[in-house]
Amino acid sequence: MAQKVSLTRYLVEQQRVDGSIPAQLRLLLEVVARACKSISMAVNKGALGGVLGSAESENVQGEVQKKLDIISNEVLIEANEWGGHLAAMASEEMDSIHLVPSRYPQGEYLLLFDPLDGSSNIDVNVSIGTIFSVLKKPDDHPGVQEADFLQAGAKQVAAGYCVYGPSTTLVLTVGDGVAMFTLDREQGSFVLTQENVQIPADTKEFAINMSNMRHWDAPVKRYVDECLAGKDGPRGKDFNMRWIASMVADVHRILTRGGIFMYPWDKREPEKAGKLRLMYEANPMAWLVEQAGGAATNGRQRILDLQPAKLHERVAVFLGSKNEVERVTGYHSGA
Ligand code: P6P
Repeated sequence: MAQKVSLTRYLVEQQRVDGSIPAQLRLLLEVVARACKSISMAVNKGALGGVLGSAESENVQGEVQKKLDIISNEVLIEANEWGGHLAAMASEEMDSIHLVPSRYPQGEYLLLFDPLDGSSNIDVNVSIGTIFSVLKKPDDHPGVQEADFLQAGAKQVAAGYCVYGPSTTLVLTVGDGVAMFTLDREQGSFVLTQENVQIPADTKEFAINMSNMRHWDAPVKRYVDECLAGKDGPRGKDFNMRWIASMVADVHRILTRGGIFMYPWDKREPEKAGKLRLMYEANPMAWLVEQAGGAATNGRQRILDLQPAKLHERVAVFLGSKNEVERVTGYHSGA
């Protein structure tokens, strides 16, 4: 029987191969993985853990927070404060950045995360997940400020997510392809279950919230109408549709079997570029998808090239099978 490769062994061996995971980054990734394991345990308790339902508070986005949103955020903060690998953290659940307390050594990395994405699905027992992104702290000045986080997604040194579904699976890239690790609950460790993940360039499956159709821009409506027209339409093939309303679950499906995920700008809140957040949702997912041979744009530009102006800024997202993302992006440039 093939020997099980743990996350730690994978990171150590990856460092030997291409030096892409210095010791401090390896420590960071292992700490994040351990935090995800704790979050998975809390999520899996469900109603038995008294952690479902609303926390009766709002986050920086003005969204009602679930109890598990706050618990997950606290788990990630506490796990990452003391290790000496981080200078600061940023979270969807916190207005401003969180500096590592001065009683701990400061590290060279910045960690950004959506501690529990898809939390509208928590109470109905549908897959949710943690998304994280790692940047290097600029070394041209002492201390850390919010502006240090405002780096394009192409500057990430690691990115990943952990999906809490029928299995708990950690998906990670450090710039040398995408690897998947499944939580072995008996051993309590993440075990390598897939590496060199590849997204097929073509697909017959699209993911979008169809209830917003009347609010979309023409290029998006054209793309979806053509998919709906099926084999008798301009695409010459039938399409299937999925929408889990949990980005982590939709992206995991796309990394596993292909597809295109779309959350476009729409007319409901025209002043916002989109619903999803650039720094800790779109950027990490875009890098994972590109590392797996896919593409990710905001409809006009490569997401990883976007220069962020604000920590919590939003962005339109088209990601997944390369040929489909290029098609819908082409419709925008033609519009
Ligand atoms: P809608 C979850 O709240 C989230 O941020 C993503 O995980 C998901 O793809 C999207 O919003 C779902 O949005 O408008 O369909 O509920």
